[in-house]
Amino acid sequence: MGGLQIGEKVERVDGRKLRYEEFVERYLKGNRPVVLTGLMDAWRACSDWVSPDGRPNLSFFAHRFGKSRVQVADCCTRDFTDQKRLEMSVADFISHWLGLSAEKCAIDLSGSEKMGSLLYLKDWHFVKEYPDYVAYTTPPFFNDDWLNLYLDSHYMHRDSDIHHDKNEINCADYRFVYMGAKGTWTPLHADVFRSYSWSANVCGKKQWLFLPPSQRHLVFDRHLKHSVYNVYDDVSETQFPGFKKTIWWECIQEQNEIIFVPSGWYHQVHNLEDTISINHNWFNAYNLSWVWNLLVEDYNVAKEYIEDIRDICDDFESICQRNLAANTVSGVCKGLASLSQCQCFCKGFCSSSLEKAGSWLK
Ligand SMILES: O=C(O)CCC(=O)C(=O)O
Ligand SMILES: [Fe+2]
Repeated sequence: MGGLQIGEKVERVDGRKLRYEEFVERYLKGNRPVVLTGLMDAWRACSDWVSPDGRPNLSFFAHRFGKSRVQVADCCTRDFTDQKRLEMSVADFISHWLGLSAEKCAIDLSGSEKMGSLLYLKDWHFVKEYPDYVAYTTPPFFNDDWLNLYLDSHYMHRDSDIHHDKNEINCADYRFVYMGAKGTWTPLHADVFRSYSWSANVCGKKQWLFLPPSQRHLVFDRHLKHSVYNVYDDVSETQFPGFKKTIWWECIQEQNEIIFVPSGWYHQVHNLEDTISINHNWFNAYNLSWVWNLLVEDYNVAKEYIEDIRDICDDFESICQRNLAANTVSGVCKGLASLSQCQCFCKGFCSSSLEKAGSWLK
């Protein structure tokens, strides 16, 4: 596949034999990816969501959760830095998936190219929506999670301009289910807020390509504004002069394996089979500096952007905060449904963390 240089393979460790202290030392503090095995045996998701033949049990989803409204990415259509997103019911998503399989078989037999869209259900807040259906328990390695802890206990306003009790909703979280047919994929990115993520394959197989943060500059254009979208594209050397020098880490993640994604590592992910996965974004003391640095960087960009109108602004600082909220979160926002939710979340999160962290980082 392509002309990518693969330098290293991601380590694989039996999670049942790994002590928490070792995990912290080697992977959280070391900020290195790892695949953990043996941690999903008791998960309800691994029996309910998987058919006896090992493939996704789509009819179970359609019957049990068919009415849920979810975000779906059209993997064939780019929309700026991401794939085009649609909203639909789980039932409609599954009909599309089943239709696609039938169509693909017919097309494969005739030997012609596959047409149409390839849909990937992403960022489904499954735990939030079905708290009583305990699909899995978060492995202890990932439990020190300040992001979801914060969001579970905070409320925000639906409409940022109306501050009224009834206008409040519980914050969305960063706990997701992903489902997609073979061929669905996620473009190159680093995670929201430069958080860590972990991702568990309930069924199927994923290919992960990772780029260590020390090589991050190589996937950016000369103005350090845009990064490469798809590493398998014919990436323009004029636009991305460093790209040819990149050396990637690769991992094929099998069913029942959990991958730990460190902070600030760019990654691109391909479903090599029909796949269902569960993933969380999270941060804690070991990667808070990544989150903090990104916020400060983005704050400075937001400020710089409106510096020339500073004199005519009544409240320059609050406009900066609003722009920071809109830019840092909405562009990469996986957890929040609208810009006003993003702003409310970010106002709370940014100002409290900037204040608290600011005082001890000084
Ligand atoms: O599974 C995918 O398609 C993407 C997952 C991802 O980017 C992550 O867990 O950080
Ligand atoms: Fe990611």
